[in-house]
Amino acid sequence: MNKNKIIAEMFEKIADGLEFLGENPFRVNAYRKAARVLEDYPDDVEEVYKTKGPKGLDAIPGIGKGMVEKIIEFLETGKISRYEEVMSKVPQDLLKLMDVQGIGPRTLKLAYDRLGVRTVEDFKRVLEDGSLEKLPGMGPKKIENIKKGLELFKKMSERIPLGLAIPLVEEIVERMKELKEVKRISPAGSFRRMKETVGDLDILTTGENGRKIIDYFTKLPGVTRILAHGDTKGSCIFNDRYQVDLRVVPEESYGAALQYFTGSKEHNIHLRSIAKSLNMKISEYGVFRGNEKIAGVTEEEVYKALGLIWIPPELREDRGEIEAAQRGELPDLIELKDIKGDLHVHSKYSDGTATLEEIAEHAKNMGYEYIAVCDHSRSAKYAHGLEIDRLMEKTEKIRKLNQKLEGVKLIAGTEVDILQDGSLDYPDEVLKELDFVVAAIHIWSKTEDVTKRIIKAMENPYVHAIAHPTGRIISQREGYNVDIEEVIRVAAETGTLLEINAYYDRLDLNDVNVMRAREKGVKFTIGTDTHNIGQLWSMRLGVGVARRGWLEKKDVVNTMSYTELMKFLKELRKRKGG
Ligand code: DGT
Ligand code: CA
Ligand code: CA
Repeated sequence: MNKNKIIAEMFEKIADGLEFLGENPFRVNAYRKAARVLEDYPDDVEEVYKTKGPKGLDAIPGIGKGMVEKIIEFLETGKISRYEEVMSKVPQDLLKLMDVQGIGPRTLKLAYDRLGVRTVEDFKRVLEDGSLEKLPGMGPKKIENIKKGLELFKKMSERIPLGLAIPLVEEIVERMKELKEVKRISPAGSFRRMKETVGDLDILTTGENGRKIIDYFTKLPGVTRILAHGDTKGSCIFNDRYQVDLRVVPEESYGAALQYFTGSKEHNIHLRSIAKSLNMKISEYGVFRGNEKIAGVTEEEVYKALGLIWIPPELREDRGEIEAAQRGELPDLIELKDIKGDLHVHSKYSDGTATLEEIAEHAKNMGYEYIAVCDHSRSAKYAHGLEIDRLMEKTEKIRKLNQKLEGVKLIAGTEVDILQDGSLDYPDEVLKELDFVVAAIHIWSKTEDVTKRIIKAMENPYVHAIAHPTGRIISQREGYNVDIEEVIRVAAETGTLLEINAYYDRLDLNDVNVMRAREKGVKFTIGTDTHNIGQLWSMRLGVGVARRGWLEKKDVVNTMSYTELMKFLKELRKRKGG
């Protein structure tokens, strides 16, 4: 982090603290203003101070004499005494609540003085037990607002599943493009890296008139709160939940900024050390040798300057991608357009909403060659699992339908339950009749180790794949107690495919497990687990996980054509002894 940001954050905190202590608003604002100026200031103040001395800092518009002294103090000593003084007078934990809508410094101070509130927990207690409401200036309406604010605050501090962020970010990008001042625009941060959950959303633009671009951004539909509004950076909360940061960067450093703000932090730190070893410097403004800028317009040239080939954003986690790029050996990552069909879709026969005909129709709309209809098996009563006769009736119907369909096929499948003892919910004679069998655990107890159940299922010759192998649900449950290493080992040994379930809150296997399984030679299937046709689009989330797991086209079976896939599935059974 460059020193501007560290100092800006300290100034912000001093302002919060002074406000809490009831200091003169002028002083509070001086710190806030200085923080904002520093945040937006393009040059590293440390460099400015080194090259031009105090005069250089004096010349920064919006930074007064008092602030310059504090900046110098920090640059010289690593400390700001005023900061330490203020911080010693205010309860740190409580200050976090300054960001909550409906809670101001005055409320906090009141609770602090009159009710002995020192922590966030204390605050919640006096809110709930009614003692806060009795204080002067409070009242039911204010209390109501504070409660609402706290709820929003809690929701906002949770990470957001990528699948929920995609529609929002795409809409923002589309709308921003309508403004003629906006030249280039791209999402950055964890969103661009396709991380399964995102904290805040980062968007980068170039264009004339940063002020106008930011103004337009803060007025977009869906903005429920503006957190920052400057000449080069705006930050807003959309729909009471999603924080979006928009930055306007100079055209000539677009590549460097995109690289920097895409991260990850770990990846950037590693790049910085490479730059250092080459006697260069890398920042969000470019790659520099001394004062000479040698790259920055495009990401490609930034990487090239460091002796690397361009690294796809999904790999940028410092998990070996930089070393691979140095050797020129990055994987040729799978792309969404390589996917020829979806291998996990539910129909009306079990708990889906679409008929077979509708599924076929949508397969065409998606540009697919096939969709595997994998409804639940008979024990999955909660999901209207199919009894054997219904399954046979459905399979028959698929075969007939396929003769009529043009350009697309349905694949007769099932998502068969792995029962308590590891046996399957249909006998082998039934499974044998189906073209694609994914097996999955849906009922388990918390204390149970399900590894053996899954392994037994993988040993069945008619089972092609294991669906959602860990059972986790993002930000809801951890998943089964399972030894995933062991599952991966047996998958490799038996040739059983592991599913990347693309449903937005599953994404199971996750990126790290995909990477491990790939190293062991496992092949994968990507399925959306669609229950409602509108979810077919989430294939791109599954492809995101696959890319983050370093997968290539050849690692994923639903990149095969229909004919190739059917052949592969038959041969897999043979290999497994079926
Ligand atoms: P998130 O928002 O928690 O899902 O994760 P990111 O990766 O989007 O992180 P965020 O929004 O804090 O920052 C966006 C990018 O900016 C981050 O991926 C890398 C870059 N960045 C932020 N802070 C630092 C830093 O202290 N050092 C370095 N080298 N890069 C940073
Ligand atoms: Ca972010
Ligand atoms: Ca951010």
